[in-house]
Amino acid sequence: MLRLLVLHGPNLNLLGTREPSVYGQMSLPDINKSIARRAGELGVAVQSKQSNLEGELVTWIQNALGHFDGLIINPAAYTHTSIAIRDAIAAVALPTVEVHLSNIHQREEFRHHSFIAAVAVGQIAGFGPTGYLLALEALTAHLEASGPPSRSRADGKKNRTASRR
Ligand code: CA2
Repeated sequence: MLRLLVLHGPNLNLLGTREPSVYGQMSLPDINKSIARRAGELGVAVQSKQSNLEGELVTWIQNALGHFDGLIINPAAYTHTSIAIRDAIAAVALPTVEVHLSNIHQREEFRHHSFIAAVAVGQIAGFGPTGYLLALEALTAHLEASGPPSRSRADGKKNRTASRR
């Protein structure tokens, strides 16, 4: 079974309590429940975590190697500032989908650039909480298309089938 890690960045713990006109009315626990429900339907295992700390997100990304097959991340404001998160994603080389609730390209100029996009398989922005469900489907399809040899060991080591090729 594929194992996916969902990471939410700073301030996303406030969802549903502030700025509903920008970020909607759904709380983060409710978003995580809908992610878990969709993951069940897709037959993948999912774990969701939120942090306000850049270094904690970096550590979780590093620790994902060997435990997860792919990453879904809404880095929130760190999208536009964090070379450390970008480097961690590049270092573990886990297929990653970047998610934003809002359409960052329609907003202030400083939100248009993402340090993460270049190391992600793709970016989903502007669909609210549905974006996480789209990311789950897209990442699951991406990993399944990459075939059993490359995903049979989440620790990145080659399995016997792969090494015989
Ligand atoms: O649209 C997104 O998902 C963002 O990643 C959200 C970030 C923002 O800095 C990015 O440019 C786009 C901000 C998250 C703040 O979340 C809040 C939630 C409720 C109330 C206040 C902030």
